[in-house]
Amino acid sequence: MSSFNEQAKALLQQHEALVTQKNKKRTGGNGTYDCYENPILTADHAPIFWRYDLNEKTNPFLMERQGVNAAFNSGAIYWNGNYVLAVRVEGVDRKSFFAIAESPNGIDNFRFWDYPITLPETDRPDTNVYDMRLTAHEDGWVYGLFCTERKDLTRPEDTSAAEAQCGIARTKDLITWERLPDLITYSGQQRNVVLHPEFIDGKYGLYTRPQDGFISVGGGGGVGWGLTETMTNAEVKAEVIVDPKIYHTIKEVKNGQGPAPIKTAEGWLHLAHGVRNTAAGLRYTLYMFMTKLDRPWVITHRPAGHFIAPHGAERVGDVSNVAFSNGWIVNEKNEVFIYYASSDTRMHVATSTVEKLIDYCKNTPEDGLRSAASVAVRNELISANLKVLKDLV
Ligand code: M1P
Repeated sequence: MSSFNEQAKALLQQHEALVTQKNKKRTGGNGTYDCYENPILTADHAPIFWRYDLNEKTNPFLMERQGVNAAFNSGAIYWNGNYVLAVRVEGVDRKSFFAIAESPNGIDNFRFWDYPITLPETDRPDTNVYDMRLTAHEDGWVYGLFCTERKDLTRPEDTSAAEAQCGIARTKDLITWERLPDLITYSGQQRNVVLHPEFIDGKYGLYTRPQDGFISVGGGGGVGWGLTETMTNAEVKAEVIVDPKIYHTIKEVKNGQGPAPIKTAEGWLHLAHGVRNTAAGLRYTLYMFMTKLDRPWVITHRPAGHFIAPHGAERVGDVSNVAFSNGWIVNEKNEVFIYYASSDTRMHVATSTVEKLIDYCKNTPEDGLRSAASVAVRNELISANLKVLKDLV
């Protein structure tokens, strides 16, 4: 039987090997982005000293005292040349919290900072916080907008009844966070609220997702848009739906803005998630669209269908069949690092470029909303290809 110290050392070594594992591009990409063999973050990436009591006197059996269940839905920011994620870490107690993980290259070697984010509470404490979107706003602050979940006090008898709203915090160093009052809107609940990085006529622009219930968006839904005069008492008085949910599409049941959009010379690139129902439950995939530079709420290009769907082992997890993204990074070389979570369990990266994503948005046909329309547009591709195919072989 090895000593306590030997066992602890072995744990630390295994963890170090996991964190420093190199990631490789998966072969056989689709031309739009590359995927990678390993997840970039899992529950096992949480530091050993977050989970184990490493004192032999108080933990003679070297038990994991505070397990971590998952590391997923992460906000992202390019920070001093490094790739930084505000990860949703979920303990085995089902409570999520935010923790910063940093990598020098964006595709592997993500390492958590020593402490999770200490997020101040408001007068109405959050039961759970999750899915932070980071926005480096032109006002000089980095904002973190996230979902704050609390018990729905109007239904005390229902122990699942919850209320989702948009919590807001801001920071200059990603270490100390100032909590601001929650966003006020005139919709029942809110999730997937994202701050636009630039002022719009001197106001702050917010992508919203109004919903009637906690899970079901009901009569609400769609990606909404609204303005607030200030972030210190944020209030959206008028909310308009700019990207609605649509029957028989990948966003039939609900959808939501992913991270803050990326500014390009040709318009804003957006990443979002769409949800449809199936006999096996909800299926979440990612899709893209582009909006006007001067009016980021006006859509100019809507490629049909999903952009990223859960693939292979990504399809299984705590909430299976889910791809979800609330973070991406563009670096000085216009390379784009798309951070997505699979099945509410782990984090992955896909890489592309601004140029490729614009091409994808501009040249992927829109959804014709009928099988016949899909066949017609595919036939155009086939006949054009049949003319050039003979020169290729
Ligand atoms: O379980 C899938 C996702 O469900 C919610 O997203 P939405 O509000 O669009 O349904 C969120 O709880 C999200 O965290 C989760 O990944």
